[in-house]
Order: sequence, then structure tokens, then C-alpha cells
Amino acid sequence: MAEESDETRLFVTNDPGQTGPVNELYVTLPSVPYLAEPGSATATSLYIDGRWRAAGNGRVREILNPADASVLTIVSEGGRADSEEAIAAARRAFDGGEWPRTPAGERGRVLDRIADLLQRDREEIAVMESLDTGKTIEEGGIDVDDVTGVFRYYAGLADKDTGRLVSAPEGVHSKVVYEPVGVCGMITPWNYPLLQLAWKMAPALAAGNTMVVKPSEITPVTTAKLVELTTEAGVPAGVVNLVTGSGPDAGAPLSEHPDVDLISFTGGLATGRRIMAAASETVKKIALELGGKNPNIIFPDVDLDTAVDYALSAAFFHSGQVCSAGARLIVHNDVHDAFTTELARRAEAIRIGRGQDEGVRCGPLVSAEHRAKVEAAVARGVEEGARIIAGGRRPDDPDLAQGYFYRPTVFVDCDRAMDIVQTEVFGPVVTVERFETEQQAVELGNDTDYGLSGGVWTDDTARGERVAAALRHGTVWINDYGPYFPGAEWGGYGRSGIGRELGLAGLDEYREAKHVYRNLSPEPQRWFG
Ligand code: TXE
Repeated sequence: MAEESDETRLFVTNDPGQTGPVNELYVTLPSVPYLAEPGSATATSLYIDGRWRAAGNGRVREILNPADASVLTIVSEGGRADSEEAIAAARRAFDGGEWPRTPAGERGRVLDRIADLLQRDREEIAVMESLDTGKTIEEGGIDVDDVTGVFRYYAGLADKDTGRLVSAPEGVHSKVVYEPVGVCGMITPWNYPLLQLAWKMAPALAAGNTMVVKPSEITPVTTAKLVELTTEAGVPAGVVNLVTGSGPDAGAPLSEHPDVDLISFTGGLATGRRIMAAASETVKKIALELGGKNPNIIFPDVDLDTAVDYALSAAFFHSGQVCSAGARLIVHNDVHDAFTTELARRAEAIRIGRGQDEGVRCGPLVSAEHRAKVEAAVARGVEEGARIIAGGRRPDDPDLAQGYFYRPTVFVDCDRAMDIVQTEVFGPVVTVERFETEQQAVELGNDTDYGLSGGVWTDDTARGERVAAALRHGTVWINDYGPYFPGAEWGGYGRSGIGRELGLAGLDEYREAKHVYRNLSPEPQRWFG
């Protein structure tokens, strides 16, 4: 095999005893006890008050590999009663437990340990994420590294800014202190299960909160793994609780229950609205990230080869199942034809297949239901008069017939009023509109109900800055597309959501500011005589 190479090679196997040369890593699923063997009638993937256990009603769910529809593992299908138990455990751990009272620096050290453990198990987690979501193992590894960085960032931040003295009159001592919000509900989607949870969990833990986590019912695998790592790192029982199960059964109680103080949700607009409405009953704090339809503006003065290259990644990375995907290209008239011809040529050449296979760049879509939604959106686009110049179909390869694959698709002749231009498809589908002037480009870029992110490509520095300033989006990339940093806030204008994740604001979401005022020598005021 590859003995001469220093690189570790990964193999997925069903045989738990399988071993090979030192640089070959064999990963089995389930390799952790809470993920049950395919075919099992029981599973213990709920984690409540420091104990892995089955759903109260004993129900289980099959988790499918989107590349071939085979059963990867069996997890517990938690329901309302399980979520209520998890909320009660988190409440106890907050009201009387040690975590909120642990010095912030010590909490930071625990977060650092979580980061160490993520790196220790990097390869295993990358494979788990790849098998569960369909993304490539390489992308899974990138996710683990990004998430490690997020835990390290909040580990460092935990004790850096815990309050401040406030200017006050003589004889008064006045300070603002930051305290954890309380019990946090965290509901996450299926496209970046590990990453989306880490963006919530790391700052919430750093600030001293307790939590109940509800991952997407179709991709719970790495969430369970991360929860396990938090325990290994020293997070006390009851602080992190996990309920696997459906949105309406296991998720809804988190947004409704009076003992939950904050709900943080990443997912679709329709569910976000439901959660916001439910949370209003008890006036919870809410943080919502609800996706986008993100413009990527191409001026004619850029190197087209580079711009096409980045446009492909922006649109088709993780098969377009990315909230910040550059799904809406806005291309200057002068370069439109050359740009789209090259874009289509390269889109047709993208290798799609199983995320575990060497050289694959696009894996399957996450589920049969989701592919059906993408196909319906493409059909609507055609009806509206947009023209497909690449993709628009499932792959021909018979080896991929059982999986939920869809070819990268490029639409031209698009108009801003079209549904395919305005509605988030969340698949490998990009639309192209034309513009002539800078003002038109900005108008089109802002002509969306969303406002999550956008890109602008130009060699003119001043123009790049002008357009970035004018775009009403939470992140704008100039001559790039996609990078984020743990220290830079992430979130949306408009219907892309409420609040920010990452950065300083990402920590503030999970803190209450309390003003403590002390009168050093109180004397009667005689206001009432
Ligand atoms: O997401 P849902 P879906 C977009 C994308 C996609 C669309 C729908 O356009 O096509 O959303 O995807 C939980 N109370 N994004 O239906 O329903 C659910 O169990 C509480 C953008 O798969 O939003 C899961 O854990 N929770 C996005 C989570 O909500 C409920 C990423 C997200 O699922 C619930 C994914 C309820 N009533 C999809 N109903 C992004 N912003 O990145 C469902 N859930």
C-alpha cells in the first residue's frame, strides 16, 4: 500500500477489527456506543444529565448515507417528554450547578481541551461528517479544523472581558458585569452539523450557560460525538444535554418552554418564523440564522480565469448547500458571454460522487426530499424562462443511481423578478444576471429579502470598497468568496436573521449585562419629606 508516504490514508470499513499499516486509519460506524448498529431496535443517543439513554417512548430512527441510501446508524427518536427532561436537567445545572459559577478562565481551559480532543479525533469526525452529510472527507476535515479554531477563540475570550467600572458620581461605585443568560436551546441544520453547533456551543459554554442541543434529525452523528467530547473535556453533567429527534417533537419544546431563556436556531426561513413566534410567548432571547440568496458581482476588469474559479466554489462547494453560497451571479455585460461559457464548461467537468472517494469535489444532496425540492426549483426556473447551460439533471453514472446526486447547474437569461433568482434553492444551482453600471450592480445585489453575504470582484480598489459599503449584507468579500474567521461576526441583514454568531458579538448573545450600583455612604434623601 502507501508505506513510503507520510500521509495518513483513511478507509471506511464495517469490520471493527480491521487494521493496517500505521499510516492507514480504519474508521467504523458506529465507533461510539451511542450510535447503534444498522438494524438495531434500540439506541441510546439522548444525553441528559450526564447519561446516554434511549428515548422515553423507545422509538428509533434510521440515519441514511445520502450517497447510496444505505443505513449508517440508528439513533433515538426523542420526543417532547425527552426534551422537557433535558430542559429540566439544564435548568438544575444552571440554577444550582458549578458551571455558571466556575471562574471564566477555568471554563476557557475546558474549551481548550475540547479543541485538543477535536484534533485528536479529527480523522474519525471528518469521516463521520462525510458519511452523514455527503460532503467530502476533505471538507469534513476542514470543518473540524474550523471548529477547533472557534473553540480556541472563545477559550481565549472567556476571561478577557468580564465587566467594567462605569463612571459615577463621588460616593458611588458602579460596575457592569456579564453573566450567562441561562438555559439555551440550540437547534441546528443538516448542512454543517458540527460547525453550526460549535458556533453556538463554544460561546455559550465560555459565558457559563447550560444548554439543550437538538440537531437535524437527518444528521445527528457528529453532534453526538461533540457532546461526548465536551464530557471528556470536563464539562459537568447537565450542562450540555442532547435530544435527537424531529423538529416538531423534540425541537419545538425548546422554543416554547418557559425554562429556556434563549433559543439559537440555524435553518430555513419558514422554521425560523415558527420558532420566533413560539419564543415570543415567553419573550426568550433569540438568535436566528436563516440562510440567504447571495450576490456575487463580477466587474469586467478582473482576471476572468480567477473569477470563474472562485464563482464555481462559491456556488457549488458542498453541492451548494451552504447558507452563504454565491448562488446569484451578477456579471457585467462586457464579460458576460465569456464568463458564462467558461463557467458552464467547468461546471460540467466537476467530478461528483461519494464524499469518501478520492478526487470527488461534489457529494450528493443530503436527502431525497431535499433533492426533490432542488429539482422542483430548477423546473420552475425553466418555466419562468431562464435557460440552463450546464447541469439541470441527475448524473448518468449508474454507480450513483441510489444516492441523491444532482449535477451542478448554471442558469442564464435570468431576471431579478424570477423565483429562481429570489428564492434560496440550497443546491448546486447558480443563476446569472447582467449589469451595465456600478449602480445597477448594487441595486441587483440588494434586491433580495435576505442579506447574509455577497461578493464583489474588481481590480479597482475604490470601487470594491464602494460596492462593499453599499451592499446590505452581513459579510462582503472583495476579490474572494467564502472565508470566515472566528473573530469576525457572522449573521444577516433582513430576513437572513437576527443577531450575530462568532466574534465579540457572538459571545454577547450568550451574556446578560448587569449594572451593579453601590452607594458607599447612603444618607436620607427626604424626597417624601
Ligand atoms: O430546514 P429546517 P429544512 C434552508 C434551505 C432549505 C430550507 C428547509 O433553503 O431548503 O431551509 O430546510 C428543526 N421547532 N436551510 O426543512 O426545518 C429541524 O429538526 C423547532 C438554510 O431541512 O429549518 C432541524 O434541526 N425546530 C440553513 C432545524 O430545525 C424545528 C440550513 C433546521 O431544519 C421545527 C438548512 C420546529 N417547529 C436549511 N421544525 C442555513 N441557514 O444554513 C424543524 N425544526
